[in-house]
Amino acid sequence: MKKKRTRNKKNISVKAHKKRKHIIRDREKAAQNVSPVVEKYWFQRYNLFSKYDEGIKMDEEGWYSVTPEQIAIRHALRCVAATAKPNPVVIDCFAGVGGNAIQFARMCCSVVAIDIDPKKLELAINNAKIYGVQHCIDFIVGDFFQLAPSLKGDIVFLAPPWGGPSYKSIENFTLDFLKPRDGFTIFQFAQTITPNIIMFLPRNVDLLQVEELSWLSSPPLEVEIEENYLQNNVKGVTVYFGGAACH
Ligand code: MGP
Ligand code: SAH
Repeated sequence: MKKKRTRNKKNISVKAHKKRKHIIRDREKAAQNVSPVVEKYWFQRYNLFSKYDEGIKMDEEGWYSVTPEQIAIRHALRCVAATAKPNPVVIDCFAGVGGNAIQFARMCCSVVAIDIDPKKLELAINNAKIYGVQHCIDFIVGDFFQLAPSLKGDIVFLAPPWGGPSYKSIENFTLDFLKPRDGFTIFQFAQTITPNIIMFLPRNVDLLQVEELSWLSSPPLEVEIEENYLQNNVKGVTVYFGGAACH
């Protein structure tokens, strides 16, 4: 009889603990205006920014678009490896809330971070300060396609909008689905700056079409494709062109 009561007490306390955890989580979510679209990404917040609790700020598009930190670190390491320079200039043409730009800067790159949305760059500046790298990044509010002719850099990094979280419902994601212009156009603008280009694309992207991008140059650019995993889930595909590809 005594034993039974102890077990019941334990069950009650486990249930109460779980309930308390839910209440705290719900309060945290409400305090940070976590909408139903954002919720799934909010649960992954420490994968997106390990310093999330130090004051990282996001908006809805930022939540579903930011490159997870470990993948952004991988991109930055590859930029450094691709150039023999100690401080290569990386142009992050669609910088968002700064997921990639911050990791480029942490790896000693000089970064030009462009975004058409001034609110995004305000958030990116806040986030870069948290990582202590805001002084290594030039933030430019503007349209990449208008700015491209005046840009100079060693590597161009392209993580354009994929059309929101519904990109997954497309079976074969052709480059026409990229925003705000199709992938061929985006790539051609990047090529006017340098042939060393890195693109972060959806996992369902049409890989044959991606290879065709390298044929826009004569002779064709080197191309290397990698899948990016996080905790055994594929999150996206990175394509390295020209000097950014492994030779
Ligand atoms: P996801 O596929 O929407 O989430 O985004 P998840 O958790 O992998 O989905 P699941 O339900 O299939 O498990 C995965 C990652 O893709 C995000 O963390 C972003 O890094 C990237 N990503 C997603 N979107 C919609 C965009 C986008 O529009 N632009 C860019 N540049 N990256 C995106
Ligand atoms: N890699 C980023 C996420 C990029 S999301 C990160 O890790 O945080 C894509 C971004 O492209 C969005 O913030 C959007 O505002 C921006 N964008 C859309 N059209 C643009 C344009 N024409 N020029 C520059 N930025 C643009």
